[in-house]
Amino acid sequence: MYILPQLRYSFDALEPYIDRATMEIHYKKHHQAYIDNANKVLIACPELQSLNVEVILKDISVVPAKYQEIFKNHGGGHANHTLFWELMKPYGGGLPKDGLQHALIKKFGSFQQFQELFNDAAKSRFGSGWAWLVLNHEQELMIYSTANQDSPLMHNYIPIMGLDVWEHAYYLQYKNLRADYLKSWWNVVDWKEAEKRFNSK
Ligand code: MN3
Repeated sequence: MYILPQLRYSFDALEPYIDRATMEIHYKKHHQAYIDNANKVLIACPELQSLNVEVILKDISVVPAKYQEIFKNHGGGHANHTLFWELMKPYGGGLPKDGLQHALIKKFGSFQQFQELFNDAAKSRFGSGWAWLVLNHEQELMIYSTANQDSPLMHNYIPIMGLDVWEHAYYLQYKNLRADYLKSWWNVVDWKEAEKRFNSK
């Protein structure tokens, strides 16, 4: 059964960029709900209990057809949020180091250009979803966005960083101003975590 991963920081640790109430509700209510619903699938399909969530998302056909949609939404929600918490930290932001920085500049022209393209992906995602930096099938960095809780793992991409742009991620603090949330979020990015993912490719 899935359980909430331990947060490495307190609910108010990302203030002023992400406020305590948003973090607490997002983690305790939203993430927990994805876990509870994904666990319902594990209860109905005990053969899935020995597989970790990433393995299942990479090949959703291991889930019986009638449960695939619910697992995609809730197993995906669990995996995406687990990654999201890991990719943030208090006093984050700044620039990635060495390999990842060079790769971003090589691919997107400059770090600023990368940030703009990532923000565009996050801003233009209509409705609920995520913006991602991934390694694609050619092992190249790529920016894209997914709807709902679709995970890059479902497309066999390696997620390097991901940003939740569901309204529940920002509405309490930023209301309808998604662009303001994006601007703030760069201040809590844990580049060390992103580098770790990039370097383990
Ligand atoms: Mn969320």
